[in-house]
Amino acid sequence: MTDLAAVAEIVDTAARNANAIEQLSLSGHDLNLDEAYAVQALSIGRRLARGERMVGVKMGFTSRAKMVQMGLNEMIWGRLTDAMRLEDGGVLDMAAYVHPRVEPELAFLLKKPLAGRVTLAEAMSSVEAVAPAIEVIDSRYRNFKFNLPDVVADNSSSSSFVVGEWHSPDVDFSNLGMILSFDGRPVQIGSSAAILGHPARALAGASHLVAEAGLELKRGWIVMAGGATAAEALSPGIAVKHTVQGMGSVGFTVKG
Ligand code: OOG
Ligand code: MG
Repeated sequence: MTDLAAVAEIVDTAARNANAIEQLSLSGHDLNLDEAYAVQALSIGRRLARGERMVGVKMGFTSRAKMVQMGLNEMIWGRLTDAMRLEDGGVLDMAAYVHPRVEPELAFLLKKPLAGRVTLAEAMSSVEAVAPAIEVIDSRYRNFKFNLPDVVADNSSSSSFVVGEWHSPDVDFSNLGMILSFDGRPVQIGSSAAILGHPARALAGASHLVAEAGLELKRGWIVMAGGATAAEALSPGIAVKHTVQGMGSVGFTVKG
């Protein structure tokens, strides 16, 4: 039997020290998906015990591009805490990460709780605002390689997230151009439609998946919809910007 708390300590410590570790599945911890989510909960529980606060969730593998890049095709989720938030226009220090990558995303702010299986319309009716966002993912596994339980146990590679200016959800955000650029040069170009055909489906997916863990999405939480394109690796000194058609930009610089 695997001691899930001990495994949670392994992934939490790796994240805390920005230390690459062997995949759990290759080091005697061959978890099933339920066990992996339990490890994720225990690992985030350690962060909460250190004073961090839950502020939302992130969805993963909600676009073909992301599934193809990582060779996995099942939607996953992870937990976001206040300590993971990086200010729009801020500076990221790569020393705090193993091998960070960025993804162009949209973020939702919830004005009411959302729980269980919901329709797209129900998901939409819980949205206070939508914003251009960037997720900084950072797998704690060597070479950014993992199977599904590995990545889920590692909080679905959540590391940091940056949210731009909030907009009314009344604007049609189902098919907006999204451009991720490094130093003004586009490195990924996509559309919000790449996220499950409509990004609000990622929110409905979040509601459904967290319910399986006995949780609900709370009022005031942020839900990250998942990368619309493949992720791009960061390097020191670059300026990262994500521009969403009609919604402006969000960005940060990487310390040189
Ligand atoms: C897993 C996280 C995927 C997304 O937006 O699809 C994710 C990974 O690729 O490391 O955050
Ligand atoms: Mg993501």
